[in-house]
Formats: sequence, C-alpha cells, structure tokens
Amino acid sequence: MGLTLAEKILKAHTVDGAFEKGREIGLKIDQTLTQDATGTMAYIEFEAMGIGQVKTERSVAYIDHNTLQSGFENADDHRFIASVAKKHGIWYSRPGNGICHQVHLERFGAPGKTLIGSDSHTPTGGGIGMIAIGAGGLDVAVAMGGGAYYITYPKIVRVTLTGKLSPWVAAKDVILKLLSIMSVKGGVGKIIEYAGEGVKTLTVPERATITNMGAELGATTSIFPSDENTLAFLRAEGREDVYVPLSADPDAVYDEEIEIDLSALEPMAACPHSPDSVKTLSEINAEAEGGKMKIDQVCIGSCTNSSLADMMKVAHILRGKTVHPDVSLSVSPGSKQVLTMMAENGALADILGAGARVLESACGPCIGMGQSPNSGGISLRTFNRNFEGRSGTRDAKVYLVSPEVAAASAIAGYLADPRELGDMPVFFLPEKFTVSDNMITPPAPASEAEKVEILRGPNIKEYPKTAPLADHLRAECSLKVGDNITTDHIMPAGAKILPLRSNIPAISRHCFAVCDESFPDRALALGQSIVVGGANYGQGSSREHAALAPLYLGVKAVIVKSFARIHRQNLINAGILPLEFARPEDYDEIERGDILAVEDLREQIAAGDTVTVKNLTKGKSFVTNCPLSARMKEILLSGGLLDYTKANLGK
Ligand code: MIC
Ligand code: SF4
Repeated sequence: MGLTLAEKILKAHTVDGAFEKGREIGLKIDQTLTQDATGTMAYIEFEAMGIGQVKTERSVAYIDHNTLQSGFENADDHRFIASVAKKHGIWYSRPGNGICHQVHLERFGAPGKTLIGSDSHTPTGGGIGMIAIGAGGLDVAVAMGGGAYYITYPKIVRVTLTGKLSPWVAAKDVILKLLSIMSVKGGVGKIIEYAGEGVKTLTVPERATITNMGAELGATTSIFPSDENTLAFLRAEGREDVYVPLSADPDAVYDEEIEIDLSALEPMAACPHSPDSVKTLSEINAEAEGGKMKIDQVCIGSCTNSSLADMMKVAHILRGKTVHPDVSLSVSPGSKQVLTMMAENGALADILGAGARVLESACGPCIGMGQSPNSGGISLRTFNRNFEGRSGTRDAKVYLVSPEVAAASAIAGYLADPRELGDMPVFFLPEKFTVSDNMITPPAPASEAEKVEILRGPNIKEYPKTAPLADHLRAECSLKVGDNITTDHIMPAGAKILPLRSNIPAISRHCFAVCDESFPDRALALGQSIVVGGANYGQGSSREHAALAPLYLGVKAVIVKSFARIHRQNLINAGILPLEFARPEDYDEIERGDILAVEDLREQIAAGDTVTVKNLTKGKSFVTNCPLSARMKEILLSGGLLDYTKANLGK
C-alpha cells in the first residue's frame, strides 16, 4: 500500500514508537523556531534542562510579536533571547526582520524536513512541503535538546483541488471554504494534505496562506506537494539547493477526502467571532442596513497574508486612490524582504500615496499590539483569528478577508467585492527576490559559547513550582465556561499583557480576564481548584502560558467535553490533568463552587484511560476519559515535562 506525502515524511522521521495509525510516534525534529512571546519561556525551560548546544540542524529565534517596547520588558526579553541564541547555537532574527513564519519560509524552510515551532501557525511551512507543527515552548525546548517530538499518528485528509481560482478570488477564500466545511474543530488529530490538478495553479505564498490557516481547523498540520512552483520559490530565494520533489504515492490511502473546485469559489469572509463563521460577501452585505456593511478599519498583514504577491495586489488596488475618510487602513508587510522589494518596485509608494498607515514587519494588530478598533467598530483583517476581544476592543467585530477584499473595501468604506474592480492584473513572482540576511545573527562558534553571558532583566521570572501528581485530589470548581474557549480567553495577549510573558506570577493576574475577571483572586484564595469547560477547549494559540498561569493559580485539573491538540499537550506538560467527560451530559450537572474529588488518582492514571470524579456537593460520580501513552503518564505523574526531562536527561 502506498503512502501519503505526510506519511512519507513522518515515517522517515519516526525514531520512537510503532508507525501505526492511532499510536503515539516520536519524531526526529530537523528544525525549530520560536517567537519572542513564547520564546522567553521556551529558553528559560531550555536553560533549566541544562543542555549545551542545540542538537537540531537549524534552530531560529524570531522577534516579531512584542515589538512595541512600551516599557523595558520587551527589550529585556529580546536581549535575553539574543544572548541565549548566541550561546546555544541558535540563529537570531532581529526585530524588524519580519514575522517568524514568513521569514522561515523565505530563508530556512526546506521540503521534506520536520519543523516544530512555539507558535500555532508553524504549519505555514507546509506550503513548501515540510511537516511543520505548532507546539508548546517546552516541547520546542526538548526538541532543541535533541529529544523527539511526540504526536498521535494522525488521520490524513486529502483535499483535492480542481479548477483554477477566478480573478479576484484568493487563497484566503480556499481556506475559508474549507473552514466552512470542516469547522474549527474538524481538523483535530488530522493532517490536511492537498492534492489534485488545482495545486499546480497555486504559488508557494498562496499555498502558505492555506497551510497557515489550517491551524484554525485545529489540524496537526497541513501540507502541499513540493513541485515546480516550490522550486521557483526556492530559486528566487537563492536556495534551490534544498529543493526535493515530493508527492504522495498514487495508491496512497486517505482517511477522509474532500474536494474543492477552485473555479467555483467566490470572495468570502469569516464573521465575528470565529474563523469558521464563513459567509459570502453578498450574504453579509444583504444583512446590513442599506445592503452595504459600513466599516471602520482595515488591517492588512499577519503571517497569513503578507507576502510580496499579497502586497502587490493591494498596491494595485490602492494606486492613485485615497482611503475612505471613515476608514483607518494599516498595512504590515510580512518581512524585511517583502518591504524592501515593495520599496524597490514602487508598491510602497502606491500604498503610502493612498493614505495607508504602514507598520513595521511584525505581528502588530494581529495580536492586539496596537490598532485596536473603536468601540463597537467593524474591522476587516487579512489575519487568521477573529476571536472575541483579541483585537484589544471587546465589542469590536472582526471579519477575516483576503487582501483583495480588504484593499477594495478600504477605498469603498464598506465591505466591497473586488470583482467589481474590473480586470485583475496578472502578477508574476520575480525570478529573484532581494535577499539579505543582515538582520539574522548567527550563533557564536561552539568553542566560544562558554564566554557568552546570558542577559536577564527584572521581568524575567522562573518557571512556576511543580509537584508530582497527588494521590488524592479534592478541589472546588473555580470556573465553568462554555464551548470553543480559546487560549485568548484563557490567557489574553495584547499590548498590556504580552510584555508579561516571561513573568508568570504577573501574567496570571489576567488569566480568564475575558470570561471572569475575578477568577485569578478566587483561584489563588482556594489554593487548588478545577476548571470545567465545553467542547474544543483551548483552541487557537500554542501559548503554554494558558497552562502555566492556571498552574501558578493552583488549577490541578481541567474537565471538558473535548480539547484542542496543542493546549491539551501543554496541560500535560505543565502537570495539569486533562480530563474529558465520558458523557457530555455530565457537564450540565456541575456548577461553579461544587467540590470535586478524585481518589487514588496516581493509581487510576497508571492503570487505564479513565478517571472517576466524585461531585461531593451533588453526591454524584461521573467518569472522565484520559487516554495517555505510557510516556505521557510518566510526564503527568512526575509533575510535568520539565521535571520528567530533567529526570530522564542522558538516559
Ligand atoms: C497567536 O497568533 O495567537 C500567537 C500570538 O501567534 C500565538 C503564540 C503566542 O500566544 O505567543 C500562537 O498562535 O501560537
Ligand atoms: Fe503573529 Fe498573528 Fe501570525 Fe500569530 S497569527 S504569528 S500573532 S501574525
């Protein structure tokens, strides 16, 4: 039986476990990436493990999230990361060089390699045929130390693309379509593999938009074959030497198949507050007063849509026009490379000429670092997430759209269909990009690593205290939340909170702020407690802070209907019990304030896949599922991955 493309790469990298469906496999990781918002913690953990030089082929530390520097905290974190990188063999991409996923695709990614990154949009690398997976910082730290990265052998979904995109319909519309089919939880435990004739019609930046936003499906990763278009992209980067052609075997067997006819797609938008709330532009406008949805803000950029090709289309639409007086338009190109080429070819002048506010090449508004909309404002963004509150304005309404829709709407002042603009210009990728790696600092030679001093600021605090799993647990339910709780609910980001990413005691004051501001005080007062939630709990970001803040606040277990992949792993890594109701109805029987208890917890974990919980307040018991591999059981029993790794280092 033939193998799918994903299976070929996974198989070639499996170093632990049997390569069988549903089993846990340990993967050799070729490359890692971190960004600054998760990176400080990842490097604090890496240091705590006492590993010298990284053992990967390539590890890169990017600075792209926290670049406002409204206080000393960000600058201190950057200096810390730069010094750790220099000492331990990690390449350092300085602030201003661009968004990690865009720069990694341009400068380091390679077909057939494995990459894990402490950011959920790491699957962007699937656009050039990598197995690129988002993970918690601790998992990345372990991989940098040469440890395997464990996943459950995923289901493989074949998405067959036929036809060709019509003018003004974009790669963004392909992934929005898939989100409308699969939903934000449809990809959990799956790899999305693209195939079919339509693949050839998509360039690498378009493929990367699609694999990037595969994160919103909850998928483990997404991948495109490596072909002529991959070669053209790598050649333009001066990196054709890493090219290898890759595709699935003709007789590969898939667990699920979906077909999308590119020719049948039309411009769409994801409506507030979920990336899978997808409607066509005409459907949205039809619901608006006067048949046109007025807008207040447009933001173009983020790791989803900030390539040169995206920017060229935007420049074309804006050329000679002026942004509507009621709209604020910001544009953040994905990398220094993109911005430089826009400056060279005049696109930047077109964008500036129209009155756009050009921001630096970084995540910026996507993570709430500035550009929060006005109260109740309507914002069109080319980003990948529109969770409630993420923009920094609680009652703002964020719609996710393609750069074409964004630019056309910025001029019109309402949600506009770019197809009304007439002929679409054909934009060919240049044969050579303007390449300069002068903002990427190489590490010190291993022989000089000893001498490099690690520079820490006062905001950088240690990893929270952990303890081996207790034998008996008795704790109050300190919070009960509903379905689709995102990590932006659990541990919000934004300009005020992001600078605290290396200070768990301080950041935990904001834990669950979007749902219940009194949670941190209540949890601390209780000493230890349990959080209860609904389906797809922890979707979104890879931030392990969504586990570390609860750990610091004394959360011992989280009981939900179902978990998102990365967050569940982060809970295990932090030593917090991830339990799933065996009967979803049991969720309804628990109230905040109920006292819950688990007897012989260590024994139950060691013995099987279920844990029985007693609700002492209601006088009832219920069963929860907790399927864990033998390795994961040991991690939980030891009090988390850090303790487990320290104990097993060198074994
Ligand atoms: C995000 O898009 O939410 C982030 C910010 O990039 C996160 C990482 C983080 O929280 O630092 C992600 O997607 O993993
Ligand atoms: Fe940055 Fe936004 Fe991409 Fe996250 S999704 S890496 S915040 S640009």
